Amino acid sequence: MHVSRRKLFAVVAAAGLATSGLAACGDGTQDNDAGGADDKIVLGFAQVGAESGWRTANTKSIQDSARAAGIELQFSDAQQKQENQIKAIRGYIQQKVDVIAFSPVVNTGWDPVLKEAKAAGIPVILTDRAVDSTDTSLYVTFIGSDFIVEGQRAADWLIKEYEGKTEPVNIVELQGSPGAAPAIDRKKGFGDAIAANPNFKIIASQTGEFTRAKGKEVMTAFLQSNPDIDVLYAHNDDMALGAIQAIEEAGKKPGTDIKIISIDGVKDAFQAMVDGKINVVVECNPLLGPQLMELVQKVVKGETVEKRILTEEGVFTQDQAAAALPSRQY
Ligand code: GZL
Repeated sequence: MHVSRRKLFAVVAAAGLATSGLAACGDGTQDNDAGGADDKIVLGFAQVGAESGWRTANTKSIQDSARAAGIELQFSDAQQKQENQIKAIRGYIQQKVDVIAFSPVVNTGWDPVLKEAKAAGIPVILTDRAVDSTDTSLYVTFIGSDFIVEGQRAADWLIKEYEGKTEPVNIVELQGSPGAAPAIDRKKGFGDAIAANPNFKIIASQTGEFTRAKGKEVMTAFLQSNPDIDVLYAHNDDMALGAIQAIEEAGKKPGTDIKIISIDGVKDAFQAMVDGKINVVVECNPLLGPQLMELVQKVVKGETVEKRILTEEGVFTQDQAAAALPSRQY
């Protein structure tokens, strides 16, 4: 297998051997790697899709950061289909990129292609979402949020909002895409946190696929079959914003007749809080680009990196929205 000078350098550097001689003894043949001009690092990124404002901001952060870091980015959009992501990753392996990074659309079924990347000597970085592989040697690190904590933070607001009250609280839940780590864990974090209070009842729960359109469609159906909904828990802002349209078309006031808890923190959700239509937003930071490029450079140099890198994020309520909105970056 052709080993480029970059890769040889990384192996030697990791072994702590002198490298100047080695670099000088390159055989002078042209690297037949992914065409990184004059030894530029080449990163292959397989993105989930463009399903939400969060995802669009995540993509922009990665593209802008690669440009700023002088890293050549090969980018693919899988349109929320795992087979497309796997195909893209196989393409990066054939191109012999220096590093592969991706946001797994679902958390299962990745071992075969990750084993192919490992066999090709190409390090893999997980961003945003995790995989269920038990073999953690298949990826160098996972940088992203803790979705269980996000679900717990959503529940914390609800518990405070209804503290001391005894009437039953009917909750409907718009779940993210089936099988996606954020959908699984936001559901678990929220459900486990409210279980102690029997007044909290999730009377309907269905996927809105993280999109506005599907969120509106499912909320419309919820409203038709449940006349007394008190709270909507949406796994992301796009579904909450779609649901707001459905609630208003049903003649009800979002944020008042039906309280809304959402996750992500896109600008439109902050505006909806300013308008009194969303009550609380649990932040999920999509701006992973700068940290990802730092990780890529470290990995190529053969430096060790943390196995799990957690993104910092907060919780914003209606009273904080107006002040925070001008500085929101996505
Ligand atoms: C969360 C991310 C989720 C967002 C959605 O890290 O994977 O996917 O919450 C996006 O908006 O579609």
